[in-house]
Amino acid sequence: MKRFLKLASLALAISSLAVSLAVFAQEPINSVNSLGVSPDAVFAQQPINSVNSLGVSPDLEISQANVSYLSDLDLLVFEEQVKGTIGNTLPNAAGQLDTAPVLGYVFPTTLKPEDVGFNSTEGIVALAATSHPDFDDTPLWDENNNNNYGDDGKMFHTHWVVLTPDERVPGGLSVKEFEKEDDSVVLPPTNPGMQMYMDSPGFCVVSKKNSLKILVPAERVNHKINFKFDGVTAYMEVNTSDSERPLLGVYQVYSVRSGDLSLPYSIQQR
Ligand SMILES: [Ca+2]
Ligand SMILES: [Ca+2]
Repeated sequence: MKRFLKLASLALAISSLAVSLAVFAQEPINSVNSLGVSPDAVFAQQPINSVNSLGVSPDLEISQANVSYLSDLDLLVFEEQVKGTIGNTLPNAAGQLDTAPVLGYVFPTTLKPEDVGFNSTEGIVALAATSHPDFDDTPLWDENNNNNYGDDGKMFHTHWVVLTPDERVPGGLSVKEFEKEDDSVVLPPTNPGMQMYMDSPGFCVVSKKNSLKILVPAERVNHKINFKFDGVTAYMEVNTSDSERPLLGVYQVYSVRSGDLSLPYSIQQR
C-alpha cells in the first residue's frame, strides 16, 4: 500500500510537471508576454533575468531523443538531436553566481533516485548535459583538458538531478533541495557539494553537428536498462538572493520531445 501511494504520488507529480511543461513549451519564449500567461502570477512580478536567458533557436529544438543500450560495451548512449547545431547557442556569463544562466539538454527518466546514488526521495531523476559559464561544478573533472579542474562550466558536462514540481518559477520545476541538517540525504561521492539532489558523474559528452550524446556505463545506473525517458531543453538559473525562489529553477522550456513530458520512450537494445 505504501508503495502504491508512493507511485500514485509520483504519477501525480509527473502529470503536474507535464501540464506546466506543456504550457511553457507552447508559449513564446523570452518575451514580456510569455510571463503574462504564466500560471504563477506571483512570478510575473519578479524580475526575470532576460539578459541572460536565451531566445528560441533551432539549436534548442529537439527533433529526436533516444537512448541505446550497446550490449557489447554494457553502455547506455543518451542522444538528443536538434534541428540546429549543438553548441551554437550557449549562455553568456552573468558575471556572478546569483542569476547565473544554465542551459540544459535534459533526459527526464523513470529511474529511481537510488539507481544513481541518491537516497530514495520523491521526484524525477534526470540526466542533463549543461553549460553555465559563470561557475564550475565538476571539481573532480577537467572537461576541457587544460589541467584546471575549476574552469569547465561552459563546456557541456553532465549532472544527475532530481527534479521536483515548483510553482515559484515559470518552468514549473526545480532541482530538489534539502536542509543541511537532514541526515537522511545520501548523495553520490561525485556530488559537487551543493544543497541539492545533484551529482556531477563525469560522463563523456560527445557533441557533433546536430547531435549530443552522453555515454553512461550501465553499472552507473544500477544496470537498469529498461527505464523510460523523454527529452527536454531548458533554461535554468541560479538564485542565491531571493528566498522565495529555488536555488536552481527552470525558467524556460524550449522543447519537450514528447510534447507532454509523458516519458514515453523506451531504450533501444543493440
Ligand atoms: Ca571541472
Ligand atoms: Ca578545465
